[in-house]
Amino acid sequence: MGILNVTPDSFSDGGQFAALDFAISHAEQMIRDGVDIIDVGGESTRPGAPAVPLEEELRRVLPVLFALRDCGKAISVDTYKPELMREAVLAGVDMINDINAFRAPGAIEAVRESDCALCIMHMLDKPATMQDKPVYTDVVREVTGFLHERIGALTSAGIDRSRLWIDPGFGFGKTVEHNYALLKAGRQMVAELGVPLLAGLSRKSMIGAVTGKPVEQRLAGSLGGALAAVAHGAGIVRVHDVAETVDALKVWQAAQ
Ligand code: 9MG
Repeated sequence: MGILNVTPDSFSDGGQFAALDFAISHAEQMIRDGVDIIDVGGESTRPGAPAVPLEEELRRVLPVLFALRDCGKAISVDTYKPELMREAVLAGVDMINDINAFRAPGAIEAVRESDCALCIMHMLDKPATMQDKPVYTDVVREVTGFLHERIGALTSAGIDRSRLWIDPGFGFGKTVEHNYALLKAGRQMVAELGVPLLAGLSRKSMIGAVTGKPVEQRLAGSLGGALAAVAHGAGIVRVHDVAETVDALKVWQAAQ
């Protein structure tokens, strides 16, 4: 899964059309690089990032979805807003990636009648404050329990389990130790919950904490993280550097 951010900090400031052009050429490059799924997001989820009003998120994301819908690759939308979920479903997207695990009022109803895949991610608190001293007694048990509850909420609303993906939410209200405990518990979570695993570690602080590298020098560390996630049971890895990750995974697979 390649990350396609459509946020003002992700393109040089040339207005709305330049932003769309930039997003499309980035997506085309990811396709040439071997991406399977393009995850389009209009709001930054970095710790402390401000929330984006619905109208602005729709204005950023919808033109990209319409431009990419015949690109031949699966399209995912990274949003927690039910209104955008509804529009994305109408645009025919293949996955809704919700960092809020479909907890917003109306989120489950927005996706229930569609057949797209749904990624349920764990996040402690909300992006603005989630990294303020996260505390767990047993992080693996608590995150697994949360995902179990959300799977229950979705399936009891009539959503088929086969549509679901789980994600422990690396960096979303977790210390470095919490993140690595969750990474190592991937197969256990898949076995317990019976739902496949999506992992997003690319360029995150858990990579920087181990390598000592700033965000712009985390490519090699992120490749190590992607392979580790697959080794621990991930079926999808969400990454910035598609070409390099595809090569690393090809070699990994050849060696299996
Ligand atoms: C949007 N977003 C940012 N980080 C993410 C992660 O780790 N997983 C998922 N599913 N989405 C993410």
